[in-house]
Amino acid sequence: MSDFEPVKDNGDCVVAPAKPQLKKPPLYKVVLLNDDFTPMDFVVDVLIDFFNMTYGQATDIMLQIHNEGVGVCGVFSKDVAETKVHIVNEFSREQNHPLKCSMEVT
Ligand code: TYC
Repeated sequence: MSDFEPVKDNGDCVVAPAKPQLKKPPLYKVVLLNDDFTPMDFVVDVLIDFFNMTYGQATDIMLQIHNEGVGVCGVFSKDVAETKVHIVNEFSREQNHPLKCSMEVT
């Protein structure tokens, strides 16, 4: 029997089968925000160390953030995005830089 056909329950009652759960969980962009104080080298290091970028990729993204105000570091599941945001913000705070990382649903 197909999943999509009504199912006879007993003599009196017809129940619809549960809808198949087709929705994929949402993905989240992790972004870095520009500020006037964090050194460019520090941002490049963060992009290499926490987002697995090459030096060239990290430099391009850092300059994009510097010029446009915000840049995407990667797209992740909710749990992974939350963890990245947390560790990057903790690391920046420990190093006394105001760099801010955040996430937004795609
Ligand atoms: N604007 C910073 C500077 O001129 C560099 C910078 C780039 C800071 C990207 C944060 O997410 C950032 N030193």
